[in-house]
Formats: sequence, structure tokens, C-alpha cells
Amino acid sequence: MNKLKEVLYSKIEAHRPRTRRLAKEYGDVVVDQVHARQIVGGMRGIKCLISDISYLDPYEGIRYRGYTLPEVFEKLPKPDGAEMPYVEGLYYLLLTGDIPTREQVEDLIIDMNNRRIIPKYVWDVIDSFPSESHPMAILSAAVMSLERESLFNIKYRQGMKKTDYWDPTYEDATNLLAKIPLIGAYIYRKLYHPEGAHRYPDPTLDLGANFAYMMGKDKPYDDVSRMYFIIHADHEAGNVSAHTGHLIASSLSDVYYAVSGMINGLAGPLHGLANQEVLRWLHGLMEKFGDKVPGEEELRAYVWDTLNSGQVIPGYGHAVLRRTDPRYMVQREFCLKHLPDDPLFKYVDALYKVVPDVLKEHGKAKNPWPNVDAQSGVVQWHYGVREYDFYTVLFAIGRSIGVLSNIIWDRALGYPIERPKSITTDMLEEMVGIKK
Ligand code: CMX
Repeated sequence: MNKLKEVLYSKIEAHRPRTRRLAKEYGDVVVDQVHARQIVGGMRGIKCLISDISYLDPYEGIRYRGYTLPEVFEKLPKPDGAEMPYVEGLYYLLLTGDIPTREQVEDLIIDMNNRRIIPKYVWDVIDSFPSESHPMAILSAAVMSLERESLFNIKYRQGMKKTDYWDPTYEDATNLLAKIPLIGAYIYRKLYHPEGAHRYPDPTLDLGANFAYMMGKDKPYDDVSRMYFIIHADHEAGNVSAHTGHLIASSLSDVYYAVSGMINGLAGPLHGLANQEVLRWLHGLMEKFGDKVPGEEELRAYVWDTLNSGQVIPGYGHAVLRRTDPRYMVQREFCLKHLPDDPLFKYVDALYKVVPDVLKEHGKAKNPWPNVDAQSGVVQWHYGVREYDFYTVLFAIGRSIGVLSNIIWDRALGYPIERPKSITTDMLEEMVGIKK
């Protein structure tokens, strides 16, 4: 057993009695009520899932294992000379709840580097897609194709105790996490830079630096990748991508099925695809005004035009958050430090001063503040990743860290197959007292 797995196992053993006790002794305690509006409104806010990996407070934003994002960036070990921490360190934190030492992270990096080999059929799957395909569709299919490598399935067929499910799930999850950045980078090169030779991973590099290397990007893109994957890693369990991954895995489908499903959910414009939509929307604005950022009145008019045509303002609003997303702030601070004069950043910053007031006036969005997606494309654009269809792939690589950590713990704690109850419209009308 490697060192992370040993620590994880001791945490699992310590945690199991808590879950058993909740189910056995407190099973009848009422923790939430369900209102009709939640049933017809996307189950918003119903407390019915457990995740110890992260928690999202509407005003404070995300905490990973109790740590805010600034704390995560400050406490996790960093490569020499780097501004951003090792992504592998975040995986360690999400799995165990402990901030790892540099030595523990280096041990994990070696372990993950040994898992990077990708079977040729995965490259063939990617190569077989037409070049007009969306990179999220290709990513989903490439991850799906790896399914035949699942150790969980082999062990399950051999007959495995339920308490052991977490072990091959950990192996599958760590294998996939080691491979998915390589798959993402290969998709990027194939779709947008087919002229250049494919770069094989460099075994001396950590996940962030290796991703930059495979993308063909120089420093500080390694730090950009680390920052990007860390801020997108998890957002508690109820969002579409995290919940989809958990739901699929609850039937004991392996992590390849689950993460492929997670990717499909993330590919919608109301969720992860919003980062691509933001760039498309910003370019519409820049085509009108060029590099000189227009005044507030012109910006307000552009925002109103979008709203009046029945579209949402991409990158603004959130189902849970009720203030500016701290993931937006992390990136904003990065931009202020590294690219304050970038024309696109100037637009984004000018819109930050205008959009919330317009959305308040519009009176629909419960949260008029920007989310992570309003800012993330700007950083990518600045460092030369200008093919904005690709941005959600980056989100997916990051999100897989949290989703895979959650699935390992779901298996460790023996959560059952998920099965909420549906009712008919007739039934709901009757329940609320509508007479026919
Ligand atoms: N622009 C215009 N209208 C918006 C809006 C926005 N940015 N955000 C919410 N609204 C509207 C909703 O469409 C809804 O309108 P209807 O009553 O006509 O259906 C109304 O305001 C109420 O919505 P809400 O309760 O505030 O928001 P939801 O929880 O239903 O949806 C979200 C949340 C993120 C889908 C929504 O705010 C949105 O569409 N934002 C733009 C897309 C976006 O940035 N998505 C990325 C979110 C982060 C991520 O997952 O990556």
C-alpha cells in the first residue's frame, strides 16, 4: 500500500462508525422539509446528500475539507519557485482532510507518474473524432473507452466484500486522475495544433507542469494550470457534475462511467460550458468597441440587450452562492498581479462594476454576482489558449479531482444506490390542495 492509501485507510476505518451510528440510531430525525417549489424547481436547497470533501456556504463560498481557497493556496506545498501549489497535494487533502507535507506530495507524484501510461486505443478513439467535434464530447468518449481497465470490475466479478470496495475504486480513481490531463492536452493538440508533434509526458514533472508541457505552453502556464485545476476541483455534492458522478457510481458503475457522465453534465451552458459562453459573449462586445473599454452606459446597454433577447448573462448568478464567487476573486487577484493591462481583463473588470446592478434591476437572478466562469477564460486567453471551446475541458480535469475523491468515500462508507421518489403532477396538485 502506498503512503496516501495507508493514511486514507485509517481515516476510513475511523469514519465508518459515524455513518453507521447516524443510520442506526438517528435515522428518524427530521433534518429538512421539502416544499412544492423545490419539487418543481430543480430540488434547489434540499439537504439530502453527504459530502465531507467540500462545503459551499452561500456567502463565504467553497471550503475544501474546512479550508477556504486562500487557505488552501497558502498551506499546500508548492514546487520550488512556483506561486501555486501542487495539484497532487489537493488530491491528498480532499481524500484525507490533512494538509500533506512536501514529502507526502512527492511520494504521491511518483505514484501518479507511474499511472500515466495510456493505452493506444484511447488515442485512436480521440483521433477517430471529426475535427469539428466538441472537445467535451471527445473527452467523455476517451474516458469512457478506458472503462475496460477498471480494477473494481475485475475484483467485483471475483467476489469482493463491500468493505473492500473503496480499495480498487481508489486504484481506478488515481489511475484516471493521472491520465485525464494527458487526454485533455492530447485533445487540445489534435483539434487546434495538429501540425505539431504529440508531446509525451515528462516523468520529472508534477501534474500542473506536465499539463503545461503537453499543451506546448511555457511558464507561467504551469502555475495557471495548478490554479485552474485547484479552484475547479469541487463545489460540494449537489451541482450537476458532482451529483452526476456520485449518482452513476452509486449503482456501482466504475469511475470511468461516472466521470464520463460527470463530463457530460458539465458540458451544459448553465454549468461548466458557461466559461466558453463568457468568451463568446465578451467577443461580441469587443467586436463592437475594440480594445478601448466603453463607458458604463454602453456596457449597461449591451447587458440589457442580452437580457432583452431572452438570454442569460454568462458567468453571473449561482444556484447556491449569494455573493461574488471566491473562485472569481482568486483569478481576479492573479490577473491584477500578472495581466492588469490585458484588454480582455479590462473588459471583465469593467463589467464587474456594471452587471450586478443591471441584474438587480432586471429582478430575476437571486444572485447578481459573478461566478468562477466570468473570469476563467481571460487567464487562458492571455496565456495563448484562445480556442475557447476547450475551456470546459480544463474545468472537467479539475472537477474530476473532487468527484473521484467523493466516489472513493461513497464506496468506503457504503452509501447505497441512490433512488429518490418521483410523483405525478396530479399527485402534487392534490397534496398542495388544488381542487379539480
Ligand atoms: N442572467 C440572466 N438571468 C439569470 C441569470 C443570469 N446570469 N441567473 C439567473 N437568472 C434568471 C434565471 O434564468 C431564472 O429566470 P426564470 O425565472 O425566467 O427561469 C431566474 O433568474 C431565477 O434563477 P436563480 O434562482 O437566480 O438561478 P438558478 O439557481 O435557477 O440558476 C444558474 C443558476 C447558474 C444556472 C443561473 O444563474 C445562470 O443561468 N447563470 C448564467 C450561466 C452561468 O454562468 N452558469 C455557470 C454557473 C457556475 C458553474 O456551474 O460553472
